[in-house]
Amino acid sequence: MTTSLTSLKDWIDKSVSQTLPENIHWCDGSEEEYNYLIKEMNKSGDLHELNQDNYPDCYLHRSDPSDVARVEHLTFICTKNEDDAGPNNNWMMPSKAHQKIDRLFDGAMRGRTMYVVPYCMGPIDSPHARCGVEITDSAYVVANMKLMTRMGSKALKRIEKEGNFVKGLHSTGQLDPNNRLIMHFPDELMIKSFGSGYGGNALLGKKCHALRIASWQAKQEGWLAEHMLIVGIENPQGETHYLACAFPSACGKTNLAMLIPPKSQPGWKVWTLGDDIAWLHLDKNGQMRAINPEAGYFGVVPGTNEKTNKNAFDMIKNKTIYTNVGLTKDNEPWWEDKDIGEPVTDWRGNSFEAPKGPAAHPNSRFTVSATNNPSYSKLAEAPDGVVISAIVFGGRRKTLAPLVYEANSWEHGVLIGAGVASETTAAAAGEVGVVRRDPMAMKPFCGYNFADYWDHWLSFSKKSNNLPKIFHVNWFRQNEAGEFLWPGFGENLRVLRWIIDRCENNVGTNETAIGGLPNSKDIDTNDLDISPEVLKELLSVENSEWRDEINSIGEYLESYGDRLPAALKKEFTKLEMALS
Ligand code: SAT
Ligand code: MN
Repeated sequence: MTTSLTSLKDWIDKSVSQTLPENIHWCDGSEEEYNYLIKEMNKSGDLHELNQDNYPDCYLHRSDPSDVARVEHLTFICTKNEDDAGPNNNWMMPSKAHQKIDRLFDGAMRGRTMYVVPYCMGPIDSPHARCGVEITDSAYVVANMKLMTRMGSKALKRIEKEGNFVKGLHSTGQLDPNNRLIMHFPDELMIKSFGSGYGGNALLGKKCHALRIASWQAKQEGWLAEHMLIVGIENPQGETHYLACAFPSACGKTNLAMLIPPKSQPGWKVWTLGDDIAWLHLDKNGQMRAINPEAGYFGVVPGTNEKTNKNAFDMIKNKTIYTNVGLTKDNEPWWEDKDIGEPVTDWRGNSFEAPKGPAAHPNSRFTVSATNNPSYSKLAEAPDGVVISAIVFGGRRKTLAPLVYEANSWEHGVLIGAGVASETTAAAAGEVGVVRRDPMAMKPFCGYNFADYWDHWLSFSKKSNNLPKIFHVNWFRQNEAGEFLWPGFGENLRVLRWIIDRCENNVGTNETAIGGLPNSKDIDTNDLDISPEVLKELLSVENSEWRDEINSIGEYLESYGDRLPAALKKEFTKLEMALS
């Protein structure tokens, strides 16, 4: 196979002469191809076949133990001007970055197969979808891309017709942490990733393309590329509202996107559009619409069980690639809080008899096609996407942030998004549980200066008076004994219902200095074991604590200097005054 598109052909030729692969495999995205790759990986030991009676077409991949999460400190945005990357990114001059990483690619695919992977982010016939080609020497990456994106011949056809695409060059190299780099060249629509085979570092369609490069393209073209799930909430009358919700990695986006309504909420249904990324654009009526650029899920495994997320639990029982989970004696995958079976082997492949840490890595993942999801919405394939009623920001906060509150305006909502903070998780290398600023849950993923990004967000209120309402939620508030105050999971529907009630103007708010909170009576607690005092605590705002918080937000915003948009400063001053 080859291509009629000269720019693609030239780039492949150049990459071949640089990396010197033994073979070239153009991926067509067929089932036969997928099955062939799986078979080869079973032979090579890249995959371990799981119990096929209970887990048909399921396999386990074990990463190199040094390569189990995104590496933010090795991820760079390479723009000509350092300020365009901003204080939120590691920056390197493009010429220097190319030089540094090209040295690693020289001869890197000797004796290996180079896979050419054309993919489309978004429904193949959507005007809002964007395409890319990933060159990789990892069959594991190809199999994941097959499950996660629209990959193969159809994507190639679209690329040949459009003539433009994002170029992604990837090699696992020797998986040496000292020779690991993830580099983005927004001006060239190019990504180069070396030395990691893991998730967001290696599946270049995901964070590298659909967030870092796409956020920069979206800024030029007037749309938004966001780290958001998209979920449809259908009421008993059959009307559906769509919400786009931004939470940092490993804060429950997949669970919320696949929520199962509890028995106390009869007639409500939940539809999944996406669990990680949303591309948002305004339609001609000024309504904000969302598509999910992905076609599958790369979700956190530990904690998934019949109670927390039955949809996901069932979804990953067939045609799933597991990465870094443990094994039972029956050769079934095992993870913490699976609630069934016992591990005999940990994620490194060691015996679990004298356990050193958990059996599954805390950032172990499943890769599965969205079509496996029982709650997958047909509208996930709609070329124009769905109309978004509300945007919801959130983070993992033990204290301070109430269960839910609403912004007074779009601009106030942008400030709330910019002020998001969350405890770090195992999704990225580094310390876990430290509160850090994670604006719009995009800290690791915004491909340009946050100050310009907030300015871009703010610009939408000039383009439309029909924008979604903005909210902030926190499912993770704890009492002094360290227990969660809110039950979470399916019960979060009660909070989403309040958000929808607000969108429909069915209920009022309790106005506080930070925004509109629910009146207790408007949160349905029927059948819930929660005392009025706890609900009150969940719905309280402690002005003195918030004064400390806004000092910290203020310091953070100041680090963006003169580039910080005046409208954001104005919102900040309003908040400061409301709290004084
Ligand atoms: O490794 S990924 O970036 O794909 C997962 C995540 O951190 O959200
Ligand atoms: Mn994510």
